[in-house]
Amino acid sequence: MPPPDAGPARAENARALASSIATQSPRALARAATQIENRTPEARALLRELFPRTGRALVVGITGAPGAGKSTLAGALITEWRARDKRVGVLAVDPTSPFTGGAILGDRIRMMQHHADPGVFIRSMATRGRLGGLAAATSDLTLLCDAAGFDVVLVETVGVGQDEIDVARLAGITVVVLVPGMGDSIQAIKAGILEIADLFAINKSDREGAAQLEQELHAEAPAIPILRTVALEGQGVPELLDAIEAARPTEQRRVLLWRWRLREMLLERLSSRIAEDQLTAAAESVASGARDPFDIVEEWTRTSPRHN
Ligand SMILES: Nc1nc2c(ncn2[C@@H]2O[C@H](COP(=O)(O)OP(=O)(O)O)[C@@H](O)[C@H]2O)c(=O)[nH]1
Ligand SMILES: [Mg+2]
Repeated sequence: MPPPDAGPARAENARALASSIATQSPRALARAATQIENRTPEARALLRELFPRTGRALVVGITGAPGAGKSTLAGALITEWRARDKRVGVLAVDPTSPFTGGAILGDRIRMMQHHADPGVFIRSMATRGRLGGLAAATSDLTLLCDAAGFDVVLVETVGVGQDEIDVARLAGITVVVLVPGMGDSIQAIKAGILEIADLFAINKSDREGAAQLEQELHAEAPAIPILRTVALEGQGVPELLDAIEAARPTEQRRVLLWRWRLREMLLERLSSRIAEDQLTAAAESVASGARDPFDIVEEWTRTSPRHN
């Protein structure tokens, strides 16, 4: 339980941090991002401060199979947006790799050219087995970038399962990246990715099979624009960027996003009332026949919340 004066002090700190974020201080941004990822009470106070300054950024999801070229494409898009004087935040979420290995490290190297640029903010996150919380954290990080005045927030996720689709759902515009000759187009559609795709990018179009994949995609989803890219060479990237900007999110999409987000916030808030050991103790009492699970949940949803 925090001391009784924690609330006002927290609100004051949040206001101070929010002002530093408005001036685009990289240190303030990094500090705020860490608090948001750790789901601290400070982060919640900060987000309340920041929310009125949000609503301007274009949030773009980039999803697709591992190795499709999402990070390379993100890097090329950043270069193009910077050339057009736009500030870009990048949130790279990769549940397939631990912090120190694989794709995250590769992403760091691919994004290196942008690291010294104050017009670009990059955050890489491994999931460490907390996908639900990750979607919430990523969503809150997009609010942070938005409030800090970034014009565009790119969210890179690996499109492999329902949880990743949840992460992709928080974007206003979602680009699904596919590659020729991997036979992944139909699979992607089956995995429910079609439901969230606003644009298809056929990356690695320097390889054989791009035309065939384009035909297949068009047959499956005639209404979704298809662009061919060679991310490594920046080919097709200005056209992709134009298509992204032309596909501004609809009101319906924004309602869907907030519907999903509000439910996430409610679940996160409710489950934060119950400590892990409390949950274990309750489970033990039900398992042993001492208590009724329905009574327990009644009690938990009636008691006053913890002060955070
Ligand atoms: N031939 C070719 N290779 C590419 C292209 N784009 C990316 N790659 C390569 O594909 C590999 C995976 O790229 P990466 O961006 O890490 O994919 P991610 O896992 O989807 O983020 C890297 O070796 C890239 O250099 C492209 O357009 N053509
Ligand atoms: Mg990547």
